[in-house]
Amino acid sequence: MAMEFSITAICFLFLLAQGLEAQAAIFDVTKYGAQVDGKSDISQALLNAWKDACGSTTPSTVLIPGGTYFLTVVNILGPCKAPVGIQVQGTVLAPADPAEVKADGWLTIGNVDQFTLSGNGILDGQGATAWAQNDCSSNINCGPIPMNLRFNFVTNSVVQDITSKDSKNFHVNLLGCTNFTFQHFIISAPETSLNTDGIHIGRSTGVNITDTTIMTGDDCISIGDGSQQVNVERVTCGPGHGFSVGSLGRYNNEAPVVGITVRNCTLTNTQNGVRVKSWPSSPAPGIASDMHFEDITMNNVGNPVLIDQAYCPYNQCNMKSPSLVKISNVSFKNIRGTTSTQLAVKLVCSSSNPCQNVEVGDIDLAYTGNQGGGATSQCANIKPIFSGKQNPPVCVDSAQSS
Ligand SMILES: *[C@@H]1O[C@H](CO)[C@@H](O)[C@H](O)[C@H]1NC(C)=O
Ligand SMILES: *[C@@H]1O[C@H](CO)[C@@H](O)[C@H](O)[C@H]1NC(C)=O
Ligand SMILES: *[C@@H]1O[C@H](CO)[C@@H](O)[C@H](O)[C@H]1NC(C)=O
Ligand SMILES: CC(=O)N[C@H]1CO[C@H](CO)[C@@H](O)[C@@H]1O
Repeated sequence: MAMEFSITAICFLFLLAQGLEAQAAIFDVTKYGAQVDGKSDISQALLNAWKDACGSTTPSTVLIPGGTYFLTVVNILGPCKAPVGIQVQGTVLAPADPAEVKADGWLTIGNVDQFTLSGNGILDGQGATAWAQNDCSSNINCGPIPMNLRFNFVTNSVVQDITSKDSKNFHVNLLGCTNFTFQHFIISAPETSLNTDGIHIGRSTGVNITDTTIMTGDDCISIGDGSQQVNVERVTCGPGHGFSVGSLGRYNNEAPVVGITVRNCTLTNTQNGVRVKSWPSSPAPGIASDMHFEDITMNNVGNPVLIDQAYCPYNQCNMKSPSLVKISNVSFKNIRGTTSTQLAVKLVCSSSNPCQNVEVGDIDLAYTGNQGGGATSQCANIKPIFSGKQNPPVCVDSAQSS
């Protein structure tokens, strides 16, 4: 009897040890009451599974298995005791009506260290109703319109493989995050969807976005104030509004943007390519420096290379005084392909804070539209350092260069 017991116990311990070595403990939401019917709210099951995973002293994963689920809203909070992930294998649907979410984020993850969001599943924001109702361009008190994913103060974390689909607002928003990687991530929404920025980065440091595909209705990646050490590599964008730093200089207390690299990326049929934008009449000085855009293919892209320090959408600004954002140490190198707007390179800096140390090298952009003539450039308050090929010639046909 004793012998039998100990052999069983040893086998059990052996299997347990192997299991721990092989993978993290799994907390399956269907074991917590989640219905796989696409209409019963799984938020409580998800929260309960998270509570156990987060309390685990060994690495753990909350699993949403294959199938279709419905989720109203969830606020996932750390800190947790060990690395923890959520793996989505199924499709999770948001309520179509934005009012049903009752928050500015559909899935919000806050204060977690070593978090992983993975799986080949789909987070579907079902945004069509929200886009149709969106009146934020004329109504200051609009919203809140929920974003698919919000990460607040999340560190040393990864988002990989999953798809964010048809968000009602931005797909992903990072606030106060450090050491955050997106890889093999997919973002998908129609070209006509309103305000559906792919990934917005704010006040975050050490963000890498690689091997990612972004198709959406607004900026593919937008980098707001206080963002530092952001690397974007092998990302395809289109449809969308391109890769954007800013807009900056609209509010008080904006923190510097420093250390941005966008490299080896392809943009196709986008409204813009790579741009830095700041508002005129800034309430306070700002800084944007050490920004590098290299090895970029433009396929039928509007405004492929753009610095715009008089950014003023919907005429919501005062053009009387120039932007106080100081732009320096920027490079645009090896940018080739086709432009859908005749103005291919526009570098319009602030008259009170001219751009400094901007390198422009190996630009080769052909205009494919049907206006007469080839691609052009426009420059103001900038004296770029040139190298390599310049097609179109940059800053030569601009009387305003200074
Ligand atoms: C970010 O990563 C660096 C390098 O690995 C590390 O030194 C730093 O502590 C990390 N930051 C946070 C907030 O964990
Ligand atoms: C991001 O990439 C850079 C350059 O490859 C690397 O030095 C850094 O450690 C990476 N950061 C993270 C959070 O993976
Ligand atoms: C720009 O680069 C120069 C030389 O590399 C450096 O001295 C300067 O501090 C940089 N400016 C900013 C604002 O980072
Ligand atoms: C997205 C993109 O432009 N990828 C390119 C990165 O660079 C490698 C090697 O030069 C190309 O093969 C990819 O097409």
